Amino acid sequence: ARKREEIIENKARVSTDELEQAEFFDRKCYSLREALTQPDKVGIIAEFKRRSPSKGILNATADVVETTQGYVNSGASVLSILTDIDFFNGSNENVIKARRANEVPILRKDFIVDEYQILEAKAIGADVILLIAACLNPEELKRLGAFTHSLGMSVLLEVHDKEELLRSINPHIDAIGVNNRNLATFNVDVQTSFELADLIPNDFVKVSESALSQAQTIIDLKKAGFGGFLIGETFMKTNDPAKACKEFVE
Ligand code: IGP
Repeated sequence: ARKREEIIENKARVSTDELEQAEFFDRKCYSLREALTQPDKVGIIAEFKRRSPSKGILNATADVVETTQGYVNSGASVLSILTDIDFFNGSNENVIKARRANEVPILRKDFIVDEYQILEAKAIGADVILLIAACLNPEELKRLGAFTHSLGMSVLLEVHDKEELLRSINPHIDAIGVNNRNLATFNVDVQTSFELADLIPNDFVKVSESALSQAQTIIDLKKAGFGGFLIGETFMKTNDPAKACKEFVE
C-alpha cells in the first residue's frame, strides 16, 4: 500500500479558492444512495481504469466520453473514474470530461487522505468519494465523511475485513463497499463480500467491489443483500468496455 506522505507530495495543487470557483463546484450533486436504489436497475458502478498495479495496462486507447456514455446507455447506475496518475494512469481531466457527458453520479476513485482532495473532487465534477478504511483511522474517516457531506457529496466507505468494518462505521457514510481484493497482497476472493454482508447494517447500501466477472455472482450477491457492484477490469480489458457492460447487465 501507498504511503500517505507520497500521496500528498505527488499533487500539484491550486488554491482552494480556485477550486471553489471551478466550473462544477456549485452544482447539485447526484445522490449515490438514490442511484443505487432504483428498482429498475441492477446497480452497476462501471469503472474507467486504464491500468492497475496488479494487472498492468488494461486499456490504453478507450475514449473516456465514449466509454462512460456507453456504460450509462448499457444500464450502469454510477460511474467510477480513477484519478490516481502513478498507479492507475488516471487523471482529473477524465472526470471533467465524463461529467460534461453524463447525468449519473461519478465516483472519484483515488486514495483520499485530506479535505483538499475532496474539494478537488467536487471541483472536477465528482459526486462521490471513496474513503478506504485500510488507509484512514476512525477519526479521519468521521472528519472526512462529515466534510464530504457538508459539500452535498456522498461517501463510499471501503472495507476488506470485519475488523475494518466494525471500527469504521459512522453516520457520515452512504454506502459500504467490500473490496474483494486485498490491497496489500492483491489477492481476490468474492467470498469476502458474502462473509461481511450480514455484518453491514441495512441502513447503508451494500456494495461489492473488484473481481466481479460473472453475471451469476451478481445474482448471488443481490440475494445476500448487495445493491451495488463495482466493476472495472472485466469491462476495461475488452476492446469495447461499454459493450462488455451491456452484455453483463442483460
Ligand atoms: C474495480 P476490478 O477488479 O473490477 O477492476 O475492480 C475496483 O473495485 C477497484 O479498481 C478498486 C480500487 C480501490 C482501485 C477498489 N478499491 C481502491 C484503487 C483504489
